[in-house]
Amino acid sequence: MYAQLVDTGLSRVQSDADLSALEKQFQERIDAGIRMEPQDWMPDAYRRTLVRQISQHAHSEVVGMLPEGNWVTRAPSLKRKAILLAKIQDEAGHGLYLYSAAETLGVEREDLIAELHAGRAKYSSIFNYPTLNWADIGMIGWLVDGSAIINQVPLCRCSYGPYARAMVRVCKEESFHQRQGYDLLLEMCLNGTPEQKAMCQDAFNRWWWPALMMFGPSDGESVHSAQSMKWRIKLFSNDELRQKMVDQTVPQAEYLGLTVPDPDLRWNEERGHYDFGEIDWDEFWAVLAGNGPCNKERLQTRVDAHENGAWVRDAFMAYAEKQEQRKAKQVA
Ligand code: BYC
Repeated sequence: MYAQLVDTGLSRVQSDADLSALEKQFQERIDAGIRMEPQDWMPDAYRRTLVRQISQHAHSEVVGMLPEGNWVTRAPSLKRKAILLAKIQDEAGHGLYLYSAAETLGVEREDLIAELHAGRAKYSSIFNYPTLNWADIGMIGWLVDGSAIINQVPLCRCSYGPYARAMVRVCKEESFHQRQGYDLLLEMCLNGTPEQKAMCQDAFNRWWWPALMMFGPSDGESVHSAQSMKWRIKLFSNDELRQKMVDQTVPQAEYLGLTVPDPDLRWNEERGHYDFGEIDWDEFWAVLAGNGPCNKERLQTRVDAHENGAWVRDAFMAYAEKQEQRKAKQVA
């Protein structure tokens, strides 16, 4: 089932001549801004694209708990520990909303998770980088959740109802996540010691470029964007959103007194945007191919967690079965 429903091949934009009558009606509804619901007719390729994107997104939320999870026991105060725990729990919740949204398209959550654990499903490249010091936790909130918000706010208006609705709550929570990251960095950069400020600059140097990579390959290399934009699954291109992230984040870095690690960064008066340097796309594709600094560790940790949690799932199932038997007896 999963293999049939996940689009792994290159997509191409369908011309009007390619479309059947049903597909034409579907496209007209999309163009009119009508949202699709699970019971509505939809082209197989639209369904497959959604399953691919939503399941990758769900996996990203779940794997995304790991880099921050490393710091729960090392948070510098009870307050920071409580905040970090709450944030990580939110990410688990996001994974659950998203797996549920994917299930409305006819796939099973177990199958999606099995694909992740087999190393066949993607999740966001950003979570294959290590968290080496406490400032990294601030960077994840500020840059990673910050990028996630820029990418996900438009998804609240995407054409598939369950995905769009899940995104509304996710975005509200991501907004709190970004603020906690920035607040942590404000404390370290403006009120901290010179060593703490240096720790923030070191973390910034390591997270800036991977955060820009989160938006995906440049528009010329993005295989899915054109069709996804026609279907209003994506409302903006990868490069448009990346530019928004740079424009929004540079003044925030200046306020913290941090230097953006990009010698080519400069304000372009004519464009009304920052120009920025070339992303190391070889690094991006290497991370996607499984060769980032932490890919193997992240996947192994997820597989171990799943296997070690088998008894919890078994216990829930046994309890549910008992309840069913009890109910059946009462009815009889
Ligand atoms: N990492 O044609 P393209 C979070 C893949 S969670 C890995 O542009 P598309 C958070 C792409 O899948 C953040 N893979 O694709 C959580 C495709 O491969 P396949 C996750 C990437 O789908 C916890 C190929 O490259 N957010 O923020 O049109 C704590 C070609 O790309 C990446 C979402 O998932 C990448 N960075 O656009 C804190 C948002 N980029 O599938 C924070 C929803 C590209 O053909 N997803 N690829 O094998 C999207 O908006 C889109 O799927 C993307 C990619 C913009 C990511």
